[in-house]
Amino acid sequence: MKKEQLAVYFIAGTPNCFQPIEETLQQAIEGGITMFQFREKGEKALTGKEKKEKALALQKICKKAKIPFIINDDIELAMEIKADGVHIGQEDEPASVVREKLKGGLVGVSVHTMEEFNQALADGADYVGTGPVYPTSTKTDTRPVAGTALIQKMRESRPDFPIVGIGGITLANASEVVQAGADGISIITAISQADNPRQAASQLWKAVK
Ligand code: TZP
Ligand code: MG
Repeated sequence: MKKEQLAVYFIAGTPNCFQPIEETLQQAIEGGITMFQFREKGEKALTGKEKKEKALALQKICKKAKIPFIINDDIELAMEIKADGVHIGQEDEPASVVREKLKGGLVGVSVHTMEEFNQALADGADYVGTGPVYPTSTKTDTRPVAGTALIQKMRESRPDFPIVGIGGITLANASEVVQAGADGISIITAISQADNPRQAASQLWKAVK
């Protein structure tokens, strides 16, 4: 993958958005996001047919904008609709297995320690997401807040591997995540619940470029 695609990596599911998610995504794209992950989780999350239909609608928007469309966790759905990739956690199947299933799709892995980082690399991950860099209320079952030190360590150990930070990232701290060595920022609420998602995405893009 091109590391530039991680610059402003927007993640959302329907429960994260104040407006219809299609609208939020479209605005975020106009603001300059470089990649999108459909993460349909939590209270009132869509399932089954409704989830698949939403995924197809969002995939279409991403295709038109020529940005990668990634699905969180749901490997079956990603295969079924030929998403550009999946993002998996430590509780999911190893990246090596997912990579086989997806045949050419991107595989992103959430990592929280150097051991998990090295394992993801050995398993053939295309990029890693690491965090929470800062406190977040979006995901309640997170590991402890890591700050930017872990990103720095990963970058020192692998100067060229695609790394994106996640968790509590806003306009106020986005640039320090990239300064620590990340190729970009993964964001949920700072875009999905902004008064103006287009402007929020555009400001974040300027902060990390
Ligand atoms: N994984 C670690 S923190 C987090 C995820 C999915 C939530 C990030 O959301 P926000 O709103 O950008 O803090
Ligand atoms: Mg997961």
